Amino acid sequence: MGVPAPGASPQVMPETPVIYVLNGPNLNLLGVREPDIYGHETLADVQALCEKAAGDATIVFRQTNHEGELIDWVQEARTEASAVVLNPAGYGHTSVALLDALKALSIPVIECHLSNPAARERFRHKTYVSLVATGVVAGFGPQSYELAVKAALKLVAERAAAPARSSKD
Ligand code: CA2
Repeated sequence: MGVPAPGASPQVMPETPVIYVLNGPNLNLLGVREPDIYGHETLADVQALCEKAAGDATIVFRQTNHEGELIDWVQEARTEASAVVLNPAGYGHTSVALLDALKALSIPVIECHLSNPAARERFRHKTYVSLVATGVVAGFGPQSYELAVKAALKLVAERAAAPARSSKD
C-alpha cells in the first residue's frame, strides 16, 4: 500500500475477497457413496463450481474428518478470510465447540448443505451452526455451494461499501 499524500486520509486499498469453503466429515465420499442422497458429483466437482462462482475472488477449499482441524480452520478464517461458507456435515448437529469457534468470527458465515436437513430425520432438523450463520443454503445439491459463494461475495461487497462506523455512532 502506498504512503498517502500529506493531508490526505489514509487509503484502504480494495482487496480481493478470500472465501473459505470448509467441509466437515465424510464429504470426501461425495460421488462415491450414497448418490441417491448426495448425487454423483465429487467434492472436486464442487470445488470447481465454487471457483467458477467466485470469479476473481480467492477460494480456499478444504475438507476434514476431524473436528479440531475444522475448528483450527475457522479460527484461521478470523484473520485470513473475508467470509466463510461452511458445510459442517454431521458436526453441525453435534458440535458446541464448532459453534464456539464460529462465535469468535466477525465476518459473514453462510451455512451450506447439499441436502435439505429439515426434510430428513428429526436429528438433522437443528444445527448449532444456524445459531450464528448469516444465512443458510440447503437442498440444491452442489448448486447450494454456488449460491452460498455468491451470497458470501455479496455480503462482503456490501460490507466494503458500508461507511465505517465509529464508536460515536
Ligand atoms: O446435506 C448436507 O450437506 C449434510 O451436511 C451432509 C451431512 C449430513 O450429516 C448433514 O445432515 C447434511 C453428511 C455428509 C456425509 O457425506 C457423504 C457423502 C457421500 C457419501 C456418504 C456421506
